[in-house]
Amino acid sequence: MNYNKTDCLPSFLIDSWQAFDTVTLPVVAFWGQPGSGKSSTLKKILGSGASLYPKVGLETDATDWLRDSPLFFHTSFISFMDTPGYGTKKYSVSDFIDLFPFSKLALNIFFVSGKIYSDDVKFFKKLIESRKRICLVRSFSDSLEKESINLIVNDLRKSFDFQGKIIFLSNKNNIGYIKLKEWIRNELNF
Ligand SMILES: Nc1nc2c(ncn2[C@@H]2O[C@H](COP(=O)(O)OP(=O)(O)O)[C@@H](O)[C@H]2O)c(=O)[nH]1
Ligand SMILES: [Mg+2]
Repeated sequence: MNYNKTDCLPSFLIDSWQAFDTVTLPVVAFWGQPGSGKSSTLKKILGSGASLYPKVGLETDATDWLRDSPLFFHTSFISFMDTPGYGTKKYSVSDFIDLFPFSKLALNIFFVSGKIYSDDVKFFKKLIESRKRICLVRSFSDSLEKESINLIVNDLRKSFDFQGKIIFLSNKNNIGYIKLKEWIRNELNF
């Protein structure tokens, strides 16, 4: 783990705290396991004409704050925060849960791509506690029958104890990201 020697905080958390000082727009954060489709979705939401796009990769650590990935992708009204994903050696769930400045976020977009893990439930609980609005995105929904959609919704609601917004999204088939954009706009009153 990359700990800062002086105060024993992981350096990615020190950097993220400091990065918030430079942001004046509402921050919409993308959370989820590595490989759950966060960066691909953000890329679509940014559309054409952005000066900077998040890195998407076949490898699961394409987004890495300790390498070259920026935290924020700014538009005229929103600063989107792409995150590396949690549950890895570098980015443990407990580091995020204990130390990340969740109160500085305006909205949380939480990605699950399939099986729900205990890390997901733990992390989601923290988001609920932060009392900011959450949209739960079921990514990799490339082709789903109506019946399985209902089953998945029930499973997500039960696993996360969540009655809020759920969006089925596929970056492969371009499904769901317009709905997600609308949800963000409505929540922020744009
Ligand atoms: N089939 C399919 N592949 C996806 C989808 N979203 C992302 N991917 C692929 O999954 C890999 C990881 O995606 P990425 O957006 O980097 O995930 P992140 O780690 O959560 O940011 C890339 O190869 C993407 O092309 C999806 O909805 N469907
Ligand atoms: Mg990524």
